[in-house]
Amino acid sequence: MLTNEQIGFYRENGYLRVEGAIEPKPLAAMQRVTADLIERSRTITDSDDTYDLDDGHTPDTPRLTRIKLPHTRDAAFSDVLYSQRLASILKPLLGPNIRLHTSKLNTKAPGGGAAVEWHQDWAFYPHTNDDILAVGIMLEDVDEVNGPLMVVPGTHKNPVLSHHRNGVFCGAIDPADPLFERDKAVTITGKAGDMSIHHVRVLHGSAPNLSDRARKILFFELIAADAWPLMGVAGVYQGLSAPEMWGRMQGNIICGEQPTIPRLAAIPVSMPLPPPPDATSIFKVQKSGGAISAFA
Ligand SMILES: O=C(O)CCC(=O)C(=O)O
Repeated sequence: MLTNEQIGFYRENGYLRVEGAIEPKPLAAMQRVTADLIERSRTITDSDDTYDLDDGHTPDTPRLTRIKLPHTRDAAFSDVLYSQRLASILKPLLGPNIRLHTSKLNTKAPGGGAAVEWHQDWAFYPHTNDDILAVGIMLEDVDEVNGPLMVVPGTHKNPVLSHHRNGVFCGAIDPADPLFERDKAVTITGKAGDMSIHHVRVLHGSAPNLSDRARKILFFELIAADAWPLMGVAGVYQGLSAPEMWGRMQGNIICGEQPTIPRLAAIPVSMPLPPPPDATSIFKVQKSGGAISAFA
């Protein structure tokens, strides 16, 4: 489904926007389920296994930063994850064997929904190679004011910047890092059903939602299956025995199979250690790790 030009653009820039990636029917199903999940969050008073609450969340005004693991909550999401259509977009970028790392639905609430500080996903979950990306499915229109994803093109080929502060992993770069060229950042806007793709090493972040509309993007983090995890601060495999880990890896294959031989690449790696006090989501990592905000 991708043209050679799109594939070349992704390889060069470390990101891509795919218009109309999701068809109207599955899009409408995901929108309905998302509205329902947000509705059900009204009675929740603390972040839990399903919801990450934003400041100011009340029964009258639900404000979420995230719905966790949406593909495990409703078939509307898993149907898209396991679709031929998604696989045909990903295979030219990741090869025939593809594994899901994790999924998340970032739901920036209207009127200030939390920023995501600048970071490289690679700093959170280094693997034996970096054929790893995140797709971001826009469930509503995303424009300049409702907190769009921003990326710095080409940084997937650059060094991995420090994501530590005061000796602790804080999940964000220092905005004053001389290697951070913020003036080169581009914004990925689009219509509901469009999709962004960003490489695991590309620098990205997003500003608070300053509009009166929610910004809802469903992220699937996807991995060439011969990339084996070295570490993960949020612990997709944390605490699992070897058989459990193998079972989860196989269970997360979305196409092809899970090889037992990792492919090793000579690429920069830094471990997300020591961990911050709360590593339950990127929002908590950045807040509890004391990340300096680029958006304050
Ligand atoms: O929701 C966003 O704007 C960015 C999310 C992101 O980069 C992440 O969760 O790693």
